[in-house]
Amino acid sequence: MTELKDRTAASLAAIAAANTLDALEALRIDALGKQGWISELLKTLGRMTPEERQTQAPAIQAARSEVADALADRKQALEAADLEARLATETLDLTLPAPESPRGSVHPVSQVMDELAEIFADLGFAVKTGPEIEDEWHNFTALNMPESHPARAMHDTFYFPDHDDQGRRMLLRTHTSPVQIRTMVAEGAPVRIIAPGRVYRSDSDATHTPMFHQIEGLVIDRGIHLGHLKWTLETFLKAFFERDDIVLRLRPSYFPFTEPSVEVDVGFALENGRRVLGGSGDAPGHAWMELLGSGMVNARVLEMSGLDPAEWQGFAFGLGVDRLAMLKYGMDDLRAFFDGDIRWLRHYGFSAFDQPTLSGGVGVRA
Ligand code: 2NL
Repeated sequence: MTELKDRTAASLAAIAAANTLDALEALRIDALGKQGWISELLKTLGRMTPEERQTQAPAIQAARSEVADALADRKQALEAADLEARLATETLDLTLPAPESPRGSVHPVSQVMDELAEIFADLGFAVKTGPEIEDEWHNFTALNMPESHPARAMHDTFYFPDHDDQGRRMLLRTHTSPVQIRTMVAEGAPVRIIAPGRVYRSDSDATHTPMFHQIEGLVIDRGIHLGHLKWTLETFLKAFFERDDIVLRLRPSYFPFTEPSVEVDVGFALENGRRVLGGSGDAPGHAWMELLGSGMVNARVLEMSGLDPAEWQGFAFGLGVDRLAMLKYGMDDLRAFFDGDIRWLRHYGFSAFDQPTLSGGVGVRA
């Protein structure tokens, strides 16, 4: 019994004197660890007679809790002292700049698509999308492009080896017009939509990439005429280039899906080697640049989409989004758009917070 009292007193004294958490842990193992002296004493209880156990157990249990309590108290005291010491010595400079987290940017093509959607939404157009893998009927036949049309040749169009379940050849769409065909077939008239998206042609040089972006517009209603087409394009281009002096020149042209067809030029001047739109192309120092194609929807296209051309008329237009971005934001090589060079994107990319709005100006200034 006195031996137990002595060992307990010795343990308690050592615990009170422990100056580090490591030393304290060593003392805990020495007393209460698997082979600690108190643990060994507790094991002896199991080998005693019930009478012996009754007389010895209380003292051993008491010693165990006394040592355990002392360990816990000392641990708390040492941890508190540790924290005090750290608070006294460590400093945190709250004036240092926070580490910068990497920020993404919006690709110029996405930015221009957003700007176009904003402008045309204001004119009452809905945005429509459709599949990039199309069948021949929606991409060519319904657009009045006969079997013999050169654009249908393998040379210009990416065909898939498989046909659909109606035996139509499948292909990567060469324009977004099939989206408009699908809209007329599914919803009928009137129609007022834009269809932006990726299109594919077997073409590759400094000014052509096999994938590029197009936006087409389609308006179908009663009594639609070329005047509506001209006003819409003029209003759109003035809003997009944020200039009131944009001048359009309409030239007769030919597309199988429009009749009459109209090529639209805009006047521009060269300023420091850059094309800046504005003014008549016939003014001194100015010239005309072809910007987009358009026309009145061919009656055969209306018929194939299930609309009666005697009741419904419409206009359509199409233009390249990539070229539009180059013109507005001053990039000179189309291929850089799709190289995936992060440095190019950092230079030309836009902040996700530059949301185009008509009131705030639809464009972004450098
Ligand atoms: C261009 C300009 C154009 C259209 C696209 C169109 C769509 C339907 C019906 C009639 Cl569903 N037209 N789109 C019209 C004129 C021009 O794109 O330079 N294309 C080769």
